[in-house]
Amino acid sequence: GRNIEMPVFEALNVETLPLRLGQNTMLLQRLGEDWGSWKVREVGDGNLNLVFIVEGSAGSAIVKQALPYVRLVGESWPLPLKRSFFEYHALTRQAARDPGRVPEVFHFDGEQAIIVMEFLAPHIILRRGLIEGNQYPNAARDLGQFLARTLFRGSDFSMKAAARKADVALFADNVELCDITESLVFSDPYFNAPLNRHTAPQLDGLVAALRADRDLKVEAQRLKHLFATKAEALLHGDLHTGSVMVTPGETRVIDPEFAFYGPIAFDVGMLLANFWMNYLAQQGHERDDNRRDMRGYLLEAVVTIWETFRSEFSHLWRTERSGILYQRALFEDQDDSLGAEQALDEVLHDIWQDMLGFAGIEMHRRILGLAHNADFELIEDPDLRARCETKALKFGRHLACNRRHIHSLAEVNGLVERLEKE
Ligand code: SR1
Ligand code: MG
Repeated sequence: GRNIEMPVFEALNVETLPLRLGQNTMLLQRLGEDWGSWKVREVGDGNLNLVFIVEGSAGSAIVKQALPYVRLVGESWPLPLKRSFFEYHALTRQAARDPGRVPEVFHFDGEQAIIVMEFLAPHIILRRGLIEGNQYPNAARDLGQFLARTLFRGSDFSMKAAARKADVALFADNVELCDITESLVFSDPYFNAPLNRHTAPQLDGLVAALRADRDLKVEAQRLKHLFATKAEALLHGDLHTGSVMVTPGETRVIDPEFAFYGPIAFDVGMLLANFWMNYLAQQGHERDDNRRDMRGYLLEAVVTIWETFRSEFSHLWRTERSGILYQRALFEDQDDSLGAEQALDEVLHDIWQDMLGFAGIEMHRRILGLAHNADFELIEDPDLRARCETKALKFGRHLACNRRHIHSLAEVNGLVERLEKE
């Protein structure tokens, strides 16, 4: 038989990185010709990948490389390198749909699963900033716009049908990352799955009650049903506050390796859930400063994200609706512009109800599943941590099970405020 030479994947390290990337003329221009003197640091602390900062005489870059397994768990959980391909393609689409909001990509190597991109400095991860008690005046507006622009422009409301169908097929192959979400978010928290962990024994009673809660489990599966089948728009797919980098004035969204065509409400709900969790964790990070002020900021941020999403989505609906859904001709021929507004209200109403459900489930998985978040994890006193987590679990259950009867964010924020004071 013929010998087919397969490219050999090699995980980078600080020594081998300049050897590999120093062959690329464009990167030499960006970072400096003298690749032997590039300064390389490994900085990745995420669940899945390697991340390096590279600094040369001419500039700097981030080098992100997927590993053939889940870094958090190890080689026992294989994960394909192709997630890097999906991240690269999601970044290019997001850059076109909301210019300036994602890092610029300098170079992509699919065989080695490497993306070289803009090093964001002095940005920090939004989650960390919020835990430290910092407020970011533009972040909520920027994120609301990002949601509306990437989701509307990545859907059948806007895209040409052939381009969208080809893209749905392309991203449909991101099977393993969808599987992570389908298992870790929608199922594992609700039974005694092997990778689950929670603050024990303080939460044991509530965890048992949630796992015996038939209505909650059915609702979680209805949401999973939506996630798996409603190929509505190209999602970021993992839009929590760890996927956002900020300065006091600037907001960037990173890390869309979970991208696929799913329900718009999933991205919106996951993001709001992470603001609500940070709100409920603030008590655990209290110093002598003004945490009440921080809590007010977080609830306002939730309102701003949602209101900006609604108004930007509505604006795009009125000005850019060029896809196969709710065509203009259907309504305008009859001189009935109210028809398009009625349809918009229906679409937003569905997103609202589903968003609340996804938010509830996201809170549960961060406390009961494998992948926890620093907001609660960094609370040193286990009793206090468990009290904060208990509130989030109850709040999550309420949102998931009552989402069809909740009518405003004032209602939701009022509820979380009362819970927080308990
Ligand atoms: C095994 S991966 C666990 C989590 O990390 C990612 O950031 C996603 O949120 C995923 O669910
Ligand atoms: Mg990530």
